[in-house]
Amino acid sequence: MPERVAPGALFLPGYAASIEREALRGIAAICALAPPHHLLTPGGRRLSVAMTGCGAFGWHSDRAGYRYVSRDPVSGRPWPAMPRSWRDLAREAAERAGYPGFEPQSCLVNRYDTGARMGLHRDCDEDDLTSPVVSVSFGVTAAFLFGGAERHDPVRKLAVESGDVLVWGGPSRLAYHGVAPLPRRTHSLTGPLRWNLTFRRVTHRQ
Ligand code: MD5
Ligand code: FE
Repeated sequence: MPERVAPGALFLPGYAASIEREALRGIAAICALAPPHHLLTPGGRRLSVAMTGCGAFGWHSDRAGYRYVSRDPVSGRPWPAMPRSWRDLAREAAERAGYPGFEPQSCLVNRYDTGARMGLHRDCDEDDLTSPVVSVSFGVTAAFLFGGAERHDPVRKLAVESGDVLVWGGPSRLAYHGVAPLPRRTHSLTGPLRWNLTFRRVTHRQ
């Protein structure tokens, strides 16, 4: 049953469960072409989450800052293509949440190993902040943290399981959020890992 977890945000438990195996094969194919890396923050620290991506743009971070780039700076090659089935799933999930016509240009692939976490932050590196963010989780269950428009707003926890989808749009698009350290657990298909796919539109539509 879909659940409004915040204004503009919709939780679709199990929405991607039927494509779990296919999606994990797709993730393996993308990682073979563009291996995930622990990117450097502008402050010089390594992220505990390892990242890669697919689509026209990939999110990147290094000493020069956070930005979207059309080639993998590590390999020098364009990002792997976004699988059509992924794009369709993201578009349909966005439509269910009230955002029809979503055309993602970037799918960030986040790999969480035991203990990996993501501190509270806002996603604001996209030029187009009118489009939602669609996030799809596979593997080990994580505690997703979501707050409000201000860093010190109260934070709620949401357990996100393999196959769960979240759509963040409207007033939730710029909400603070993060992921608590991944517990040491085993999932039948991913072992100790959690994978998160995050679909975004980067540029404004013409
Ligand atoms: C994750 N990734 O589980 C999350 C899923 C990231 C990131 O946060 O930036 O790679 S995306 C969750 C999200 C996006 C936009 C808004 C909100 C949550 N929100 O309002 O809570 O690896
Ligand atoms: Fe984020």
